[in-house]
Amino acid sequence: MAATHPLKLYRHPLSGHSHRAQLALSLMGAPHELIDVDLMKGAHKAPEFLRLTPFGQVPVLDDNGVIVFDSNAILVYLAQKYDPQGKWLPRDAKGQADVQVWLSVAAGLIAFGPAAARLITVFGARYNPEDVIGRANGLLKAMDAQLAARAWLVGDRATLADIACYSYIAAAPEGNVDLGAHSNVRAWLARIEALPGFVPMQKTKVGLAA
Ligand SMILES: N[C@@H](CCC(=O)N[C@@H](CS)C(=O)NCC(=O)O)C(=O)O
Repeated sequence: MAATHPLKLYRHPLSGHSHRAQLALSLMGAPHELIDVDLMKGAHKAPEFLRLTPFGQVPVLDDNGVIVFDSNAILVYLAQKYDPQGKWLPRDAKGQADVQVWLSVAAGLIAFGPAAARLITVFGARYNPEDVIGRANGLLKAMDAQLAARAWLVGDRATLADIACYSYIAAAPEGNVDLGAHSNVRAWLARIEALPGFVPMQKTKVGLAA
């Protein structure tokens, strides 16, 4: 089903979790508008925003009054509702399980690895750089091995797995995480960037990207 109205995405332009939701909307061709939430001013903890999500975090999707929060939940919602052919989320049990692996990676190793490393340089978060960069390097090694003989993380086409993992891997150098040794990962990033409808995340000149 095609969306007949613009979906609203509450987001922050430097948030990779927000970017993955924006990327999904754009790749699926769903009309949408971006509403910036001023995290620096605490707008995400204001009562009106907490009515949308009890966690007070971006992103949040508003689909004509249907509210969905959490980036991975938004990806699954969009694929279920606006991708009837199952291009982005396979409809078979094994395909769905294989995609879920990478949604879990996005919410786990990516969030506590490259995303956390970037929080240090972009937002001044007080994580231990050695811990989070070490975790990111381990993850990149595993992803590089997964992508050695395949173009996409799951199956033979881009899926939600690729969308969920893209934003914080692409931005990893901003957190002093070096992609140099991971040529399969870099080729995979370039394949995603060549997809019709791709939109980049706003860059910050910090870390190795300075
Ligand atoms: N599991 C959530 C995590 C979202 C998240 O961490 N959002 C950050 C911005 S990238 C946020 O809103 N941080 C503010 C806070 O936690 O107070 C998701 O996937 O959407």
